[in-house]
Amino acid sequence: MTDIHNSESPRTATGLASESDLERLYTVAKTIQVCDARVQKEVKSGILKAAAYPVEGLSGVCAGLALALKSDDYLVSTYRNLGDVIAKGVPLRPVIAEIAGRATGVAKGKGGAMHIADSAYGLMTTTGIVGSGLPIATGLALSSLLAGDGRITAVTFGDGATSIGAFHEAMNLAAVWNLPVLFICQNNQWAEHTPTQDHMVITEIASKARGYGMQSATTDGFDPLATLEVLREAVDSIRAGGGPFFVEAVTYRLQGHTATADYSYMPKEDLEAARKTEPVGRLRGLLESSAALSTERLEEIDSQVLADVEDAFAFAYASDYPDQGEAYTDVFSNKTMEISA
Ligand SMILES: Cc1ncc(C[n+]2csc(CCOP(=O)(O)OP(=O)(O)O)c2C)c(N)n1
Ligand SMILES: [Mg+2]
Repeated sequence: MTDIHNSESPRTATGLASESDLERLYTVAKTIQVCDARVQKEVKSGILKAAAYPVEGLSGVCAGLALALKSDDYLVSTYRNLGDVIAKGVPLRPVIAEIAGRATGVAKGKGGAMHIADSAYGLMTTTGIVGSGLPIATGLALSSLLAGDGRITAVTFGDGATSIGAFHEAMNLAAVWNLPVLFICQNNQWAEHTPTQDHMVITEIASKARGYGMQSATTDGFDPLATLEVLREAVDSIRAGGGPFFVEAVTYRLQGHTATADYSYMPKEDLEAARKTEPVGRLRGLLESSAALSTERLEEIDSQVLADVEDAFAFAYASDYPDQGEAYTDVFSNKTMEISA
């Protein structure tokens, strides 16, 4: 595997971010970690019947994105979406309710874990079709360019998605039309059972962007501060009219493709090495050792996060499932489908 996590990043100086940034970065990353762990635990035990893909290891990339984007910027995500959803500021209660298929969910319980979206927070769609988010993001960015609204559109996708046709079509068009898109490859080094080297001969995925004349950067996605800095530079460049920007965040998938999938094919030594550099623990260690945030403050944040996650699950499980009649509403954007007997 790519050993980007084994060398200490030169960009970890906490002086690069303000105290409130650091607090927010940690809070978002911790929330993603705790929420994901609870979702996966309940999926494994059968309490939660949902296709909710684990995001362990992505919390640093997602937290960086939370700080780099403005609240009205757009985001398009994938089935592995919980970190992105939390990063975009969608409240936990309707998110967990959606994963649990309850009527109080963001899509009234009709979308489920793979289709969480809430346009009020700029979370435009999440999709289970690998690579399909990129053309959607490119279209959203075109609409912003035509409207002159100053928004940028970010889109997240995996390493596997970069070997799909739609990826290349969207990247090319975004570059040709100089669209305000931030392409973020969450490179966890696996596409289901396939390691990256089995579906591409290059080792630096960001080099694909250069083939389209697009600016790009690679960051250690297990280093939240370094990733925040890279994402902010990319966003600044896009807002200044520099056109699309591609960021490859190198992470590692810390478990199987799904919560319940066998992952005995993943080399144990790679997994063990990657787990030692997991982003939340790494950020916490850095904040404590540099005295950027006190241990007491970090513990307060941890307690609040636990309480918020507990509250969201209690809210979800106390909510009703949608009525059967709801199956025929919200099918089209501005119409109610009428079914005749
Ligand atoms: C077009 C398409 N082909 C295949 C699949 C089945 N599939 C689901 S996830 C996945 C792996 C994608 O890997 P990657 O893009 O690296 O994302 P990751 O799951 O690692 O986050 C595949 C092949 C799919 N959902 N869509
Ligand atoms: Mg992957």
